[in-house]
Amino acid sequence: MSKVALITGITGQDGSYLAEFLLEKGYIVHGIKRRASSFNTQRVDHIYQDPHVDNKNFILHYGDLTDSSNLTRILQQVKPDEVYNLGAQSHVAVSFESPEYTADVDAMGTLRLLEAIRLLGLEKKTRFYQASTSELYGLVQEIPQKETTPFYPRSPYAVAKLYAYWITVNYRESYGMYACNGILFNHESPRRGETFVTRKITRGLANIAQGLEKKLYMGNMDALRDWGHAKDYVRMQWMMLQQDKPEDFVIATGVQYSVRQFISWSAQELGITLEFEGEGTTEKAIVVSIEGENAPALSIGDVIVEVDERYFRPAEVETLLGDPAKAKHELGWEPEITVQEMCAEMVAEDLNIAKRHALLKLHGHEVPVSVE
Ligand code: NDP
Ligand code: GDR
Repeated sequence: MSKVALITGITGQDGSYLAEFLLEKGYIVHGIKRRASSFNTQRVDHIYQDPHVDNKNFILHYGDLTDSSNLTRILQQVKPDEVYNLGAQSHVAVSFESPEYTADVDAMGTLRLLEAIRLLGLEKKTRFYQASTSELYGLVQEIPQKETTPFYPRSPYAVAKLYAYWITVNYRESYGMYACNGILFNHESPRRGETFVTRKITRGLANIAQGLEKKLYMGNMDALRDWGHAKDYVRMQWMMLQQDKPEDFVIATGVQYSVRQFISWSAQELGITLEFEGEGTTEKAIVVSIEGENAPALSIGDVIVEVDERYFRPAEVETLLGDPAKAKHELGWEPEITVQEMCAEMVAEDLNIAKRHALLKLHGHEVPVSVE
């Protein structure tokens, strides 16, 4: 008998990789997608199955983490062996703009799911994974951060995720549920949302190189992050639900770099060498050399990166560095893709898109070049 999984947030970066991973393992995968005014399933379109054919193993349901009746109905219908709660308002900066909605989805949404599992009597059958986050460490109390490091959340997003973390622990301890938290550090991919910093950089620089945009406007380039590849991290999400007893794990690479470094790598992938000048809000990056054919729109001396205070956050998380020792020793997990390899993959994909758009523009067609 195939195992059955239910994924919230299936249309997101992690949801799409996890769905692929579970399908390859022979699971029947159900996912919850939100109603939107236009199609929002681009990341899973390649695994979509026509609902009119029999024996489907990939099934999408309309739903929302703010609606407990709908979550209960889907759980009752699907009776999953495993639930992966990946759905969230996941943007830290946006959580300062929409704090109440973020709390409703990220904190209360997790409670709604756990409570629905319990009310349906599925608490002994259904294993539960909660997408917890390194943002819980916020103003860091220890370097590197591990499972025992105290939390100090610094945004409405992180505070909501703190509630979700503890309610998951609480349902495990109160009702004997197999429920666990993956405390994941930043992970990226070509499927990363366009407004998170890595994708904003790879997409922005590829567009600039192809003449579709003039400048990349950044926030705090001193921020340090421990970046891994989403493909490596969803493998660990699954591993966490296959153990004898539920435990929480930090998932990270154990290496950190600055946002500025990620900009330099991305530029290098395009054949562009940048020099950074100035400090704080006057910092900028200037093109000092160009190699190869990927940046026909640029000249030496062009200023292509500037700071815009709009992207500073009311409270910043300056540095995050994870210690994945527990995941390595207890589960044998190690990341396989380095941050530099990931950066190269992201730039290559965004360059392909930018080249297609440049060609369309050349022939007088409209192209989507919206920037954050
Ligand atoms: P994304 O932002 O790419 O995906 C979020 C998903 O949640 C999307 O499918 C989105 O739907 C869905 N969603 C948003 N609001 C609701 C709602 N009200 N009801 C139901 N679904 C909703 O995030 P990632 O894939 O990057 O991250 C997955 C999870 O892991 C998130 O919970 C995130 O907070 C957490 N996390 C992510 C890390 C990272 O570095 N990527 C690190 C640590 C934790 P739609 O497509 O319609 O917007
Ligand atoms: P983060 O990711 O807030 O860590 O949350 P993001 O990529 O948005 O920011 C990382 C760091 O880069 C700095 N930064 C900028 N960020 C954005 N988005 N845009 C900019 O222009 C910019 N300039 C500098 C930020 O200030 C920050 O320090 C992500 C999300 O996926 C969360 O859901 C997840 O929980 C955490 O990672 C772990």
